[in-house]
Amino acid sequence: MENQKQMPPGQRPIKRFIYYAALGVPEVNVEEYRFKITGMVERELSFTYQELLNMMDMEYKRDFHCVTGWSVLDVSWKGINLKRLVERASPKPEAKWVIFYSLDGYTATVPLEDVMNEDSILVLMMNGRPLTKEEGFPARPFFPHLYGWKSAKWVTAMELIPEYVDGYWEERGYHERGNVWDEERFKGFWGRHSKKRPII
Ligand SMILES: Nc1nc2c(c(=O)[nH]1)N[C@H]1C(S)=C(S)[C@@H](COP(=O)(O)O)O[C@H]1N2
Ligand SMILES: [Mo]
Repeated sequence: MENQKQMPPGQRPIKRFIYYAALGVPEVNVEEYRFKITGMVERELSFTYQELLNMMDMEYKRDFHCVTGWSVLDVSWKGINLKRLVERASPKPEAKWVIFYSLDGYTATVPLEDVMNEDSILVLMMNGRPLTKEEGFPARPFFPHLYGWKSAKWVTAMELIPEYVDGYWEERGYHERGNVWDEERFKGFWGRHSKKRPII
């Protein structure tokens, strides 16, 4: 039993990641690449890839959970602690949500509270080497307690905003927050533990 860890409800472990690119794998020019923090902050920030590499301050092993039911266990992640990164920009008190934007046009929305979780990371390296093209090089955020669709590959910006807006999968019915332990897969009635059941 000692090798068995607790799995989130409805998930099963698989050996390798299944790569997704709903909008295709974009071309990345690492010289032109910037990662920006914008929106409701006192200081908007912009970083080159080299600057991001120099700021790496965090490495851990965590499981990855896709909402379709597969999980990859004990992945090694390395990058920048998102809480410390966002604090450099000084979020305004009105900021409540974050939209992540990717090079391919993909977006994902995450509550600022979850971005500021101690375990949230802007990933530059996986399993001891830089992200590959399929894995989202140069960077992707990762939230161990949220489903994988919140981990926007090829990420170029995060914008702090006051009100919730849909990202790519949220617009297609997936949950605003997406907590794996609460099984927040879908919005509204279909969210298993949703408190927002329609009155009919
Ligand atoms: N830009 C972009 N990011 C994305 C996706 C995508 O299609 N495009 N798919 C998401 C989903 S649903 C999951 S489960 C993970 C999968 O990560 P992987 O492709 O590295 O396995 O990436 C997420 N980030
Ligand atoms: Mo996913």
